[in-house]
Amino acid sequence: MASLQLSDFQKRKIISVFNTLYDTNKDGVIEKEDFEQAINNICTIHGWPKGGDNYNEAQETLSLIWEGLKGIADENKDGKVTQEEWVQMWSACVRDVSSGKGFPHWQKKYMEFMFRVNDTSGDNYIDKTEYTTIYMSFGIGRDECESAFDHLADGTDGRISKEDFENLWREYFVSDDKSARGNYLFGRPPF
Ligand SMILES: [Ca+2]
Ligand SMILES: [Ca+2]
Ligand SMILES: [Ca+2]
Repeated sequence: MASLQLSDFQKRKIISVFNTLYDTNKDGVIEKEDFEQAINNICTIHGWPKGGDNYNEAQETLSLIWEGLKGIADENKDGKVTQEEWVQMWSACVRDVSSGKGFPHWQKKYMEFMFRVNDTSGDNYIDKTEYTTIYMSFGIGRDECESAFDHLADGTDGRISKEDFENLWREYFVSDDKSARGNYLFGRPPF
């Protein structure tokens, strides 16, 4: 078990997703407020009106995800997940996934939510424009988004299916291979 520590590259990827995706207000910790801001950003991009079905569903999903994350990662129960707590949680999680146990429930929910959020047109594929629009809203530059998407979609017909997305997601979090396409899931990988 002890031999299955995260490598430096894996650790950098996990911290990068903490900063890019989860810590919406960039204050160095993940807490409920980050999810509330994320809901507002996402609903604005999609034009989902406050109080409508899509908005309420996003709110419900993200609050379930936050409760799941907090339950596993918030070791000292102060309602905040620090980078240390985050990395510690992922070390255990990557170990579980590598041994075939799969991602925890909240993480699966988050992956499904992100696929749905990325697939603005609802045709079950993520294309370059959709990807770029979403990740620019998380503060990544257009060029970086477009080049990351080209890596992700390499070998496809230029769009990412749900199945591709799940594989890329697993690669991002679990793989230590610097040439894995999944490393580009959230912009340029932290090589
Ligand atoms: Ca925060
Ligand atoms: Ca904490
Ligand atoms: Ca689409």
